[in-house]
Amino acid sequence: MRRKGGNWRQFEDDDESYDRVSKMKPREKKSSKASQLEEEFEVEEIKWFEKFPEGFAARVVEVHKRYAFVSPEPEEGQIKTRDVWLATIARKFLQAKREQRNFIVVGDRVLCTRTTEDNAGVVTDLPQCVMQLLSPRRNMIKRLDPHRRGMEHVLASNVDQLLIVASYVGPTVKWGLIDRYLVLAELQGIRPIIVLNKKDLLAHEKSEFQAECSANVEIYRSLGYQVYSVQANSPAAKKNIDIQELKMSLKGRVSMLSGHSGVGKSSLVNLFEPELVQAVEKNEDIFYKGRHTTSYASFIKLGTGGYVIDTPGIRSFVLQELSHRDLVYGFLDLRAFMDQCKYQGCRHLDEPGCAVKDAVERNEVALRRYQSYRGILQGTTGREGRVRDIEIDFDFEEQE
Ligand SMILES: Nc1nc2c(ncn2[C@@H]2O[C@H](COP(=O)(O)OP(=O)(O)OP(=O)(O)O)[C@@H](O)[C@H]2O)c(=O)[nH]1
Ligand SMILES: [Mg+2]
Ligand SMILES: [Zn+2]
Repeated sequence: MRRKGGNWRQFEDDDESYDRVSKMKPREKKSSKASQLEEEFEVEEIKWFEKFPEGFAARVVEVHKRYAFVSPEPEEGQIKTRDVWLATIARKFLQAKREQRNFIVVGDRVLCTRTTEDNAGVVTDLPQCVMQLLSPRRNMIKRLDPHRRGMEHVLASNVDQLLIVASYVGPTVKWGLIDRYLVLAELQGIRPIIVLNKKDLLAHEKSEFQAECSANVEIYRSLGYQVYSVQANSPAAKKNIDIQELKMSLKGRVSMLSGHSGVGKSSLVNLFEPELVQAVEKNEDIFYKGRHTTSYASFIKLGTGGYVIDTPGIRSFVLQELSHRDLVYGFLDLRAFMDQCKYQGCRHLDEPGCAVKDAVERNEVALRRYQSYRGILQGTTGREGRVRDIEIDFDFEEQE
């Protein structure tokens, strides 16, 4: 499938998930001035040059508090990452931007006009421009904002693939977190790829933990997900067959890396011939210091063609509140049974005649995955200070 005007090779598997996203989140009509401005800012690309004939299309490659960096992208998929502009938001939208944390995010496509004014108030040699219009986002990587109650925080937009990166240990893999990323990817129509790093450290772990890891890898593979088990810091990593395969699947696409700090995201990016080599923490114990090596999500061009968005590790990844229907849809294994329950509107918790629970009992669905579903639905995952459901006995300790 090709999108109009674009060179992207796209997530081809099914269009169903795209339709679903639009059904899932109808754009809320709010009455405040800010949201009115938000709507004015978002304009279909086809109308861009009518409004600003002198403008140019660009991709947001990094976002800071008062400005962003953008690179011209005349044709979608052809981002001139070596040509970086400092961009601010058109004055009329400033108020809305102040109220809306997600006004501009990395991955956005924007219409810019060149300016000679120094709008950002910073010393820079870069050319400057003003972001006038935003292309409607094709999809969003988002979570519940850990700092603002009930609000969503969009981490990036318009991505084709989500690389869910975890390390086996140092920090220890959290299967529940991987499940949550998978739900997000499924609902947003983004292809997920799971990368388990620090394979070298697994050998020193107890055999029970090793068995738990292989069992989970097996679960994900049986669902059709690509899972790679790698050692990003090995001197021979670039020649490793899994790394090479992974590198191939990044070709011609925009892939975002996500996962906790210290799992090795930047180490991985550096194996894919990035235009800019990423900083990697020298001290392997970085995780325990609670410090981030990568501090901004940024767009990086790869030598093989394609782009990655390297991101700072996040501590909490709580999904946006979802209906049980949407949530169960995000679990591929549960989805298969969701319409076979006795009662319409079954939440698959304690209802009689629940096909999902029956499938768990027959071992057709992994208990761990089902527990993960329950945890998310009942709001017991990834939230600090919430009383945990006693039935959920596995590790869900992402905290802010
Ligand atoms: N033992 C081992 N260490 C690794 C491996 N891959 C990366 N590391 C080390 O893990 C540490 C963290 O790696 P980074 O690539 O900086 O991690 P990151 O995910 O980018 O971290 P943030 O930018 O803070 O989010 C570094 O000291 C790496 O050298 C691996 O496969 N095995
Ligand atoms: Mg990093
Ligand atoms: Zn049910």
